[in-house]
Amino acid sequence: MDTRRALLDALVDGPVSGPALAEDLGVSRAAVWKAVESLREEGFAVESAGDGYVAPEDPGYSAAGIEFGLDVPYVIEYHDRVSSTNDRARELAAGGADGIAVVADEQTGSRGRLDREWVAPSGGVWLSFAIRPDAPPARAPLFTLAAAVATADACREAGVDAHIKWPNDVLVGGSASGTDTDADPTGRGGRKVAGILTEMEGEADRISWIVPGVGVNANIDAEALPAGAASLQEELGEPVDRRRFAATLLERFAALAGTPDRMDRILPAWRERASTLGRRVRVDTSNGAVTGTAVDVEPPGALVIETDEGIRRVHAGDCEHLRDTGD
Ligand code: BT5
Repeated sequence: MDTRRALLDALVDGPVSGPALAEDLGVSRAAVWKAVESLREEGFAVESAGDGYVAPEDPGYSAAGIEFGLDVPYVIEYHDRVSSTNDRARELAAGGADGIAVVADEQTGSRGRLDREWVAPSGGVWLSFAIRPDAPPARAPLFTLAAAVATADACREAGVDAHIKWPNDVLVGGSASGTDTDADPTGRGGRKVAGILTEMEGEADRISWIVPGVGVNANIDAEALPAGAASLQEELGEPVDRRRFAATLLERFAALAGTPDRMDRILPAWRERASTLGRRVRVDTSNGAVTGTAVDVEPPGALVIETDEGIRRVHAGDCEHLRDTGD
């Protein structure tokens, strides 16, 4: 671990004496001082007190701020503004990087699936992982589902009840069952607060790199978003702590997809948070529309739909939640 990150970790537990930390880490006092200076330059205002260095009261939304207290070893690359965190993460991953999360306050050229525009003004949580997992390409959809679970959990921890719409949307403000028409007058399970775009490169038997990119409308006014979209701030009536939100998202994602042996936890976790299961849906796929009742999600992420003609499995497409009757 580098000295900067070790210092950040040590600061979580209270004042840190420079000489003691240097001794613990086996580095020079000058190296510790350099790490302190580099954190200060990033805006993480380490204070000097009588008994050593102390973390700032507000760690801030920045690389150091997010890494401060983070329980998983991702390295954060933070940008005030970037074209697309997915593009930047792809560049890093293609160059060999593993375990980096690119985070931006604002994106100027972000994308949804199929090259659709993704609106990403300042105030969101725009975050893309650059990872090189030891997994076959067939498992790639699981990373999208894991990112959706992690995002839903971070929303819930922030106090906003959120559910997942297959495969890649996180919704708020609707009923999960689709039957509570008072809470959910549209009958469609809520409005979109987050979306996920996963991109990858692989060989026949192994993923070379994969970039699950998460876009969450965190502290954004409804007027700045497409019609029908939701933001956490609008739901809560106050801004969310994006630093904590991002840390929860990273920790939950690692718990599900951080190592291959954890990945069998993804589907059960996804099912528990799904708003799609048990609903009438229409999925537009490249082979036409499939309409019926969504009954399950199967490895590695296919939606199982009971139609009038029998069971169909869809692997990709745009899913619309229909009203329980009609449509
Ligand atoms: C998605 O696509 O939902 C995936 C969005 C992924 C965005 C993240 S942000 C970090 C990373 N960097 C990137 O460049 N991308 C990722 P899809 O299911 O195709 O939905 C796209 C549609 O959602 C658009 O056509 C709009 O109708 C709508 N939309 C656009 N911006 C939105 C927003 N901020 N909130 C809700 N809906 C939005």
